[in-house]
Amino acid sequence: MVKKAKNQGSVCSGIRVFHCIVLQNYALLSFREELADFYMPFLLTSQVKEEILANREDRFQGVDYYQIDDLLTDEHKLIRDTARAWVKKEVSPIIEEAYEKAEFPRHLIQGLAEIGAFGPYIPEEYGGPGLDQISYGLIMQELERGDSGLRSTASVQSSLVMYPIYAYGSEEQKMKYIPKLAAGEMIGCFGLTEPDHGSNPGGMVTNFKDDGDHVILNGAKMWISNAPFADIAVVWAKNEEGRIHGLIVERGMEGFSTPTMHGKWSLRASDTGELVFQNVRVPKANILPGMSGLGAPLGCLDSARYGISWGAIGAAMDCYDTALRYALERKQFGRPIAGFQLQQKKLAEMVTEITKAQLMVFRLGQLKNEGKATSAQISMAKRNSVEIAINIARESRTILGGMGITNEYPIMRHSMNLESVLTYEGTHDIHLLITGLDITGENAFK
Ligand code: TGC
Ligand code: FAD
Repeated sequence: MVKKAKNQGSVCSGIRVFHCIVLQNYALLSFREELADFYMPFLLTSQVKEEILANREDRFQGVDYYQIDDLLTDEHKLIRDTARAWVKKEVSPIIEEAYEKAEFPRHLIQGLAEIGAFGPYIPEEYGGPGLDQISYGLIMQELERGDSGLRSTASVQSSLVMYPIYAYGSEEQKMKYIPKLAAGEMIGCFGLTEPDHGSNPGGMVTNFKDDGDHVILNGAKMWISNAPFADIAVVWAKNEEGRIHGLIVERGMEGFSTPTMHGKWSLRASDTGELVFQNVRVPKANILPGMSGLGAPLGCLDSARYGISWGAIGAAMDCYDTALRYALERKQFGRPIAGFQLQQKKLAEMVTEITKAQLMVFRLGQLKNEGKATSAQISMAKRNSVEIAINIARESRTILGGMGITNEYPIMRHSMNLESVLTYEGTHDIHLLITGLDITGENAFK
């Protein structure tokens, strides 16, 4: 759907125009019941009525204290609002249950593809929506506003599977995989981390040996998002000279298995697994020819970390929005708790941090669009957004008192999710050291 977003008229045609207008009006006016009563007599179909009723509980409005919307194009706003409406309709009603069951809601894959969440910046010739980097960021923001696990699936598919095939793949590989990945007909995962090599992926031991027109792959990857159900895995392994290459491994190849990892208290609505390779024969045609060395997977991480820098702000916005509304409605000692200075301090600091982070990622998006963003700038934004989000989640929880720990509100779920976001795609410490290296020239990793 968003693929056609450059022509606003073609994005929402017929009844969809009506859906979009109603849903966006609802977002603006906090899904207030009075508004529902006002609209109901004018609604054409019972389907529209059901959508609005299902959405009544999600009153998220967005946070824009510095009028950053004025910096966005109409296309950006349409893409953002479409993703927001989709999250309200499809994600909010089911996410707490999925989280409790520790299941990724796979039925959402088609919708993710339709809103352009799979490879937003991949050109149209390969089936992508061909959007800019700010659009990509806005989609990630809205998805993570729904749940970090949902954003994770889109991040991995876009930046860690479609991007390496697009940037380093042969023309045959691009045509074979990218259109299906964009359409959600195929799901991918990214295998870099190993049991003994997390922050230091350059030490990996997964390896492949030459075998005529195939290579023989051995080793194991761990903590791999989407692994349990992915159709393909982009796997990083060393050749006989110790040089890192990317290989596309397909489900069904003999000796390849993807056991699920259980017991996570974080990112529960995302399926995480291992990738185990026991003498897997991978055709040489599946090796990504365009780039080798550690810089190849790290280049993909730049794109994914950029998406997270926007996404984590989405989680922070949801926590702030929830806490502000609760503080205005909840009365103690005869007045709304929003009137007490201690609660105002928390809320005022939250909106300040969200605003600073929004300005940072917007500027980073401009630099990315111009091809000027550095890896170190991306690290700083990823680290900052996750830090402010995790702090805001914690402070928001306190504003809700006991209700803050329940699944009637999204805050505890965001809070637990953000523990993973703080660690994956480079830990908080690693990103600080990347900034340290960039500003001093001194490498403190080793
Ligand atoms: P180092 O010697 O610094 O670099 C090796 C080569 O890579 C180049 N390089 C980069 N290239 C592109 N983008 C970057 N961000 C790059 N950073 C470095 C570098 O120029 C060099 O090239 P060359 O040609 O000289 O060989 O490497 P190092 O071994 O010292 O490690 C540096 C360090 C620690 C920063 C790096 O290894 C690192 O970033 N570690 C963190 C690992 C990590 O982030 N893993 C993430 C796994 S994937 C994941 O978590 C997905 S989560 C699912 C989801 O997103 O939802
Ligand atoms: P370690 O590297 O062992 O780090 C442990 C601690 O030591 C951290 O605090 C770290 O900051 C610190 N530390 C390490 N090195 C240094 C240093 N030089 N200086 C100072 N402190 C240091 N990986 C993938 O490849 N694909 C995926 O799809 C994927 N999905 C994930 C999903 C989830 C839910 C999680 C939790 C992880 C996922 N990961 C994935 C793995 C993730 O990228 C790693 O967990 C992360 O890179 C950290 O590695 P580690 O857990 O081995 O921690």
